[in-house]
Amino acid sequence: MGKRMEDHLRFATCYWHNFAWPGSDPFGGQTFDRPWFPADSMELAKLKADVAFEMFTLLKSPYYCFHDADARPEGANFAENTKNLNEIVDYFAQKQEETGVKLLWGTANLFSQVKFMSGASTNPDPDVFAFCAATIKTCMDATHRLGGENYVLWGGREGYETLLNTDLAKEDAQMGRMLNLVVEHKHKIGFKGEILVEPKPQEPSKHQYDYDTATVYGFLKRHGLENEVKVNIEQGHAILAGHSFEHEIATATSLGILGSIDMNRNDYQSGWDTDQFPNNVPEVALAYYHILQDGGLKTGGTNFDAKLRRQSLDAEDLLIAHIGGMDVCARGLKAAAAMIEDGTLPNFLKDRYADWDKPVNQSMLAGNESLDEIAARVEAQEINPKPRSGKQEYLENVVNRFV
Ligand code: GLO
Ligand code: NI
Ligand code: NI
Ligand code: NI
Repeated sequence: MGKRMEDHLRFATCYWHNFAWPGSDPFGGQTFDRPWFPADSMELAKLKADVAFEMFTLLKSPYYCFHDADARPEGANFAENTKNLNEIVDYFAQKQEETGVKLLWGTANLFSQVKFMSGASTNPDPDVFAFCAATIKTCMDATHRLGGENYVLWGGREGYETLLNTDLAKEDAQMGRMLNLVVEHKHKIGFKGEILVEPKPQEPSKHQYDYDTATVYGFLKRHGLENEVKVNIEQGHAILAGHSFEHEIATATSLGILGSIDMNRNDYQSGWDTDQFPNNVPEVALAYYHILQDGGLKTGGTNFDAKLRRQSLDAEDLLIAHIGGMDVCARGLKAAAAMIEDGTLPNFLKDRYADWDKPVNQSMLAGNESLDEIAARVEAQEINPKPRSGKQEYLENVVNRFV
């Protein structure tokens, strides 16, 4: 693989599930007595940052990720939010300096506040669009100031509850305009990182516009952004979309838009995003296999967008959960590297694709024939398809030889 293992993993610890989530779900409140939140004063927000950076250091996590609202006290208005964000960002900068922990990506929480209940950039109220734009600007500036390597947009409320009061074309145009503004701002401030959209099919919206990688790619093409924006793929979101983690990653690499991954685990029974820590080595191995084939993660990393079970009452579990998750990723990555080093898989591609190594003009078809011409050659039996062996059973189990 050339590089060291950790250079491929680029682990990040997320701020929100560890330091801003009290163990609540739609049917019950806090289960976990963590003394450092809520951070409703600047003093507590800084205390929370102390604990967070101590945890990143204990875990030897080279990166972290955060939303504005996880980190700063909520202000009474936009100006107060910005002031609070800038103050905590100064503190983060100092903490990064002291610990060497870096920012993988920053993002804006555009889903918790009541004002976003009917969407953020897709909200029918132009004032909400403007509030959303202004908030993204401050979060991009904060990410840039902290040397963040990417900026993420997850459109949790960018979707609909019912189509009967929804204008799909209008909402698509609004979302496209917002993403264009983001890209314009990126270039204006000289942010060198990647802008990443995180697809998810539903929750909290009944239907989310950034459904999956292919849908996001169509959206980027429509708005002329396919060379400017990439994706952040989350395992749990892939499962909710009816795909696998591997499918979403391979789709992104085939389109040239894989940016980063949110590592977690939904198992195949889950109807919502359960954000478990990864525990399935073959699944993770297949994910890294496609990542390594793509040349590895560049600005992206492996962000644990994962939380403790509600029943976990012990703060020590935060460490144990991450260590277990890191082990699963390391084993998955090793298996993926072994699959590549073994070298037999490319032969299966060659077996499956006729004229795999030949340029188009030497194969049966030159690539510019009409349907009439092709049909004539097939009719003359000059072209005659023969069944080819695909060795599916071997391939479907191949990962198990390496984990
Ligand atoms: C929710 C998402 C969310 C995003 C975060 C960053 O399901 O996974 O946690 O990753 O808002 O954009
Ligand atoms: Ni996520
Ligand atoms: Ni998620
Ligand atoms: Ni999450």
